[in-house]
Amino acid sequence: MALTGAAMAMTLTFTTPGTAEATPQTMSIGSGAEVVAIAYEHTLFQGDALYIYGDDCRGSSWEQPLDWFPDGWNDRISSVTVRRWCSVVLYEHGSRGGLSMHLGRNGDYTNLHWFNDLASSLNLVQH
Ligand SMILES: [Ca+2]
Repeated sequence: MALTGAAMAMTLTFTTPGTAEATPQTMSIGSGAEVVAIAYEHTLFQGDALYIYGDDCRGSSWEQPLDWFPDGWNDRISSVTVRRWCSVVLYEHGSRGGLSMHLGRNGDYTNLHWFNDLASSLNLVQH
């Protein structure tokens, strides 16, 4: 414990305002007219944010897969805000492989629980 404290103090000493840790960064993925969801680095919508763009899912049953996350976002998402019109399915691996978690539209997911730091791709779906 004492070692951890010392390490943290040392880190703080060399941290200056304006670094990536001090100021959350945003990136975006997807194409489309609107932000359909926002994923965050930490729980409770904290830390860096990934804005997920797509076409709103009203009146269309086709899917909008995003098979790879940008650099730095693999296995990192811990909370997600899903806006009104699309649901989001998170996948464990790239190209929608492995385990998945469905996040219904119009919902605030403050903690992904067993899917924390696990998502590597996603799909935007109508339901
Ligand atoms: Ca995380």
